Amino acid sequence: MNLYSRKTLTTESSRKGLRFFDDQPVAENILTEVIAGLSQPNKILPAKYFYDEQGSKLFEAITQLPEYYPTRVEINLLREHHETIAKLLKDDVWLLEYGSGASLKIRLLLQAIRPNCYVPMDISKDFLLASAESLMEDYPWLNVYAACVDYSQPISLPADMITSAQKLGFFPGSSIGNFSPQEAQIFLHGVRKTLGKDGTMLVGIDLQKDKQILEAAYNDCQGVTAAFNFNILQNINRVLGTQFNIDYFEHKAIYSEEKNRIEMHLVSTMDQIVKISDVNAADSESKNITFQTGESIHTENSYKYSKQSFTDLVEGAGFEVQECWSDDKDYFAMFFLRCC
Ligand code: AVI
Repeated sequence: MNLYSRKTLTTESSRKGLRFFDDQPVAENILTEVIAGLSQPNKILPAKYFYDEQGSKLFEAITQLPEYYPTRVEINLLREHHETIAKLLKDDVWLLEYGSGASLKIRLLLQAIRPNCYVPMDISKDFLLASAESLMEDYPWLNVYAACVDYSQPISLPADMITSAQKLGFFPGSSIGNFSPQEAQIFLHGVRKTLGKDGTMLVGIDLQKDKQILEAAYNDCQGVTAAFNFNILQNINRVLGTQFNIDYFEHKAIYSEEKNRIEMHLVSTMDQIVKISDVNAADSESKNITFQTGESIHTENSYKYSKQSFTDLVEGAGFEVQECWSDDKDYFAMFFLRCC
């Protein structure tokens, strides 16, 4: 079955130079995915449902936290190496960002490489358009082709996006760590196809390190990561009209040294039953989900790699590593890859 029904449209936005491609997942598919995930013996929810407008804002707040080092370190790496990156590219470049950036990172890269077109891709439409418009205000020379897509699934971009320009894929923030290594490899295979001949890719990787440092980054003192975790239930409530009560769940984030990953969970603090159906749909499926005290919903994995394990992964997906930059403490690395 096709996970997402297509409702592709390409429109000119009010702002000159902004084109928009809409392939946002629709609610009936979200319902099916949510029911499927919560019906498993070990309940799960797809991490992409963190990122509605509120979730995207909470994630931006996470990136400013003292405990959450990846963003700071990656920005420093970009500041240090953006000129080298620009030299590794041709003149006519399209920059495709997997996950749209409101951040300083994309600004550093845009200024350094001045692409002919910037293609931000994100599942959160409002956030995508707001950040695209804000970038266009600051860079009047910039052509933007915003794509509202779930990039964890194979993407078929519109034909007018397929140009002969060299493509640079940008996947910062160690977001690739939110896929399992197997999913990451499938994803990278797809990216390689999209980037085509001459394609290049800049990807940020959170490196394996001390458990205490990793766990602190996902259990911050201000509770922003907890709020981000709870927002997955609030987003599902907003979209499907379900009634998850976040007061009946607890945030938990632990590092598994065996699996090299941070696991985020929402742990039920009581026995409870939540009815899942789409209250907006006349004739929709519905299911009662039972939680026992202490039972968890696994909401996210964040895999951490060594330089070697990541190199092995990308080589298996048809890329070669041209450069790898990391900070003094080897907390975070930025890989520059070429399609081969
Ligand atoms: C987006 N992604 C790389 C973040 C991470 O570190 O895995 C999401 C996140 N979850 C909790 N804090 C940050």
